[in-house]
Amino acid sequence: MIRYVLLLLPVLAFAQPKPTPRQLAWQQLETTAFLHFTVNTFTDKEWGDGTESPAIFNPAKLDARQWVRTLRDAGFKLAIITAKHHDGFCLWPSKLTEHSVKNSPWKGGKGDVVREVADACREFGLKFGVYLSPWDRHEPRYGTAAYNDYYKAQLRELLTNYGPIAEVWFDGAKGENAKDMSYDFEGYWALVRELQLQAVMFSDAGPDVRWVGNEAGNAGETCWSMLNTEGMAPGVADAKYLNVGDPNGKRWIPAETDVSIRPGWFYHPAEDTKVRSAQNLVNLYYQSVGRNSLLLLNVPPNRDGLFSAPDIKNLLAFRRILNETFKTNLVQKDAKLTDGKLATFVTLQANQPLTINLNGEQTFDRLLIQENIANGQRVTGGRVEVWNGTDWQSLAQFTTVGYKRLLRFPAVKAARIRLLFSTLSGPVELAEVGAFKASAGEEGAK
Ligand code: FUL
Repeated sequence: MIRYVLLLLPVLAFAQPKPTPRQLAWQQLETTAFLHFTVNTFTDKEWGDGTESPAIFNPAKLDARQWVRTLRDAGFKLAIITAKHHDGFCLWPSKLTEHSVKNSPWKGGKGDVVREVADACREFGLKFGVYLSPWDRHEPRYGTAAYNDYYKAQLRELLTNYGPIAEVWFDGAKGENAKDMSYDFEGYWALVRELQLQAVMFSDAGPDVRWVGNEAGNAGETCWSMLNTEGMAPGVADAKYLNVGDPNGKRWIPAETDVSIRPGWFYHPAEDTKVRSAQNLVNLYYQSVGRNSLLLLNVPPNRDGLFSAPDIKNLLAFRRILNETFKTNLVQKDAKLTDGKLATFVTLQANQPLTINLNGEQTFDRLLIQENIANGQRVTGGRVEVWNGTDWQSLAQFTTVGYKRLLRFPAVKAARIRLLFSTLSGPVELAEVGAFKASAGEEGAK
């Protein structure tokens, strides 16, 4: 018996959390979009109180194809619609309540925003997700056990009538004066697994995706995809780990960076002049995707039911700049390190230097490093050096890598770089390396 235990020990030491296939597919989407839209769009509020009349919901020119086409052109791979926000108003004609689009003047009460977005996503090749707020300020059953049944029945409608769902968003927000209510998260999650096995579920602490801990668009410079949730209620984690994760975490729950293109989550006419610039959006990309997270950028449709002109302009410019920056990898072509695949990687022991040739002498100011996270996240830190003709000179240092780490530094000229890593456990599986010269369009990024 003892002998068997001893034999198992080295295996146990390397038993690291790894992503499920659905988490791995989600992480590779990189840029995803949120669509905040409801009665608040018409009342100019961020949180409705549930007393809003469906009569005010009338986005006369609503065109979900315009939203999703813009997102497609701006390189977004998934769109999540607020099917029901805290005010309880449903953007689809739910059979379970009268508080929905079916009692609004929009399309004579025959409209269904959720369907229009789902259809547009299918047409333009985006994945589709739903946000269904647990906190509901309209539904009278809220605060009683019967509300959990109501919520699950609504979830069932969304998960059975709109085709494949890639992400379900369980918002943890609840106002201070909200009625006391304990959500049956385990029951909600079981329903998602039963009806949409491929969907990832977001809540503050998973089960599949965690909150990054702020709404400013900042993943931690150190960002682990692991987290400990033992001893916590479902959907809850120690807040201090949300932004940075936990190298000792026993579960794989990567961070999602949700942030809005405007100061608010919903459309407000006064914020038409406060739309984030393309450079600002590019910066968000470096701070989220470039730090082992994923960007969930909110773009709120306006009262006509359309994306507004400044949002469209800046989204398209954001993607143009990113495409230009990352168009030419200056690293010499390599079957493993520049093939764009996580599954082909170079194995490195701790502090084993890896020299990488560029395509001759090159000027660059951005570096991309990716780990094969299919086998877990291992890099605890490292540095990049450049060969100056006589010596290796330190260029940049970093902590975690994970799915993707992007480094920005003042332009440097060199023909060779060298990478060294320290590891949490086991060898590093280095999947990709890239060196780039940033587009002039990045200048002035904030
Ligand atoms: C928060 C909500 O209270 C906001 O209104 C918004 O939906 C944001 C994404 O999550 O918790």
